[in-house]
Amino acid sequence: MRFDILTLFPDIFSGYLSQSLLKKAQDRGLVQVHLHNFRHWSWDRDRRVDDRPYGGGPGMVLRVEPVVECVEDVQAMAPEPGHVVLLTPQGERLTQELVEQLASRRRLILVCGRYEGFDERVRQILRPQEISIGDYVLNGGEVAAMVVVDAVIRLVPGVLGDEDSSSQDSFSGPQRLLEGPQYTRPREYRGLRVPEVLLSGDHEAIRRWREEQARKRTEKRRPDLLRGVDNPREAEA
Ligand code: 6GU
Repeated sequence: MRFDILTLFPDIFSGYLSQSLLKKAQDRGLVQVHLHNFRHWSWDRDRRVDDRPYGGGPGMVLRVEPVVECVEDVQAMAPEPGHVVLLTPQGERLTQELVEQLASRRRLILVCGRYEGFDERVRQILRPQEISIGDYVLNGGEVAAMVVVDAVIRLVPGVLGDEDSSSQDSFSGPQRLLEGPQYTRPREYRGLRVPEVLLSGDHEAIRRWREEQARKRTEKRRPDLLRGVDNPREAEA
């Protein structure tokens, strides 16, 4: 799977990209990540990528030309067309279901915003999918793009060893429950014992216990998930 990330701050990604799981996935040729600084697609003398908003108001707006032309040139860098994603707080909220849809693509082009946002014509021309990682405001789309890459590569076949298969994760599986409690050695610590069933060797009993624990934990912490509603505020209303 190939990611192209368009950003004014490519250095933000270097530590993350060289880190273990993603590093291994890249070394093994399962994932490719290419960074592009769209400042290089700015024509003007001082390479400005932002400007003051028409109509006045605070902040700066990302200009249409460098963003659109960078996406067009980056599209031409690989044969398969990339699915264009704009990271913005105005986007559709990222869920595991959306992560699964993104992971089914062979190539994603992630466009990171900064400042007060993009010139609206970026949307009109590129028709991107717009994604937000939650209802709070970040200084830019870079951290959100890393969240997308991190969540998506877990689902790329071969990236995780099968001993830590993503099908066991919270939000995965048909029911999309939270994961229940886990234990490892020692059997007892400060008087707290590992539940007997986990030591029983009875795989069917263990499976049932885990399912029940997952359901209880989800009921207590995220009842909205059980109602099949992924917006907690909608669920309360
Ligand atoms: Cl994708 N960008 C920004 N700037 N803020 C956000 C976000 C994205 N998702 C949640 N908040």
